[in-house]
Amino acid sequence: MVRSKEILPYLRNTHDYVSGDHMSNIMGISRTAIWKYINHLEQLGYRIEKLKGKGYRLIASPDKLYAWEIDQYCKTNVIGKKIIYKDELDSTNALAFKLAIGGEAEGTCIIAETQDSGKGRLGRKWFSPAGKNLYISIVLRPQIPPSNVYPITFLSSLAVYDTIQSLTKVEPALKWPNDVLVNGRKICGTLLELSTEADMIRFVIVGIGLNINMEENEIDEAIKNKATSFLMLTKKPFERSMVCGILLTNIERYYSAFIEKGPDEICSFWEERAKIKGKYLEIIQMGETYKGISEGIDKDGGILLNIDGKTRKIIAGDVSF
Ligand code: BT5
Repeated sequence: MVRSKEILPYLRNTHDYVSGDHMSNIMGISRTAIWKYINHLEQLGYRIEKLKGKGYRLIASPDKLYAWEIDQYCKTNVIGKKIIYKDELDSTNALAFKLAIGGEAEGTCIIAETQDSGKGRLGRKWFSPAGKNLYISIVLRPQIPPSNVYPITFLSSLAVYDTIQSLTKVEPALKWPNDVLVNGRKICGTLLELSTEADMIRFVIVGIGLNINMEENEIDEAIKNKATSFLMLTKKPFERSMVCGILLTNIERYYSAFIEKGPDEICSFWEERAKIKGKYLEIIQMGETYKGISEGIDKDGGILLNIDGKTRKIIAGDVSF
């Protein structure tokens, strides 16, 4: 039934009825096949009006992250050209990692409507209510040394930043190393997982959790008052496939710049947007708290902290301003 999605453009291009005859002629298939595809689309959640003698009319599309829905908004050459969609997964990163070991190509995305073991960094959990947000993992195969890989987190956050700003008109904040916040609440997090070989990267999985239509009363108790979403910011729901398509387009733009020019530009751009230089920060790294004035970001993604006149680089941790 893969072809059922091929009749969608005919239905989408008009508000009028499209006859089964017309579609069967253009597609070179029988009217019975068209009828079967229409039924399949209905099973997928599309609302289609059928009128004898006139044909079919698309009334509404479901709010699902189907590949062909995202494709309408995705202006990319590599990222998102193949999307694997699942109703439910333990973690999109876990499946992406497994597929990448098996040779899955650069750019493939795994999307799930919900995750029952969504992963954050350092063994933390990502709260993933069904049908509300975006949980996506992208397979990348950059030909770079492992020491240059971390800025991929920054380019992911920058792409999210642009997506939020263009769609909601609010200005997000970037928090080292991987958070995107609005009004002090987290709206997105990125988790990088990589497989390396000698001095080269085999693949990187970029996992992004972006809150879109989650409502205040649906937020897990553990992150109440700490999380936000597009809907909570603007009081209106967003078409998730559109948000996803725009995000992937932004990611490919930054990723191409990263591959062509190396990590420096992405790091400086992130540093500028995060307004991090000269800020007093407290960073917790493996149970230890470091306090100092930020001197900016190193090109391996570490943060440079001036502690009592001495510069110290912190590689992994969590910032509290
Ligand atoms: C992250 O970790 O922010 C990375 C999150 C990545 C999630 C995506 S979803 C698709 C892909 N597949 C996966 O399995 N994972 C990735 P970290 O910086 O450790 O932040 C985790 C913390 O954020 C948690 O301990 C909570 O405090 C908070 N949190 C959890 N779920 C949240 C949500 N939906 N919105 C906002 N904050 C949340």
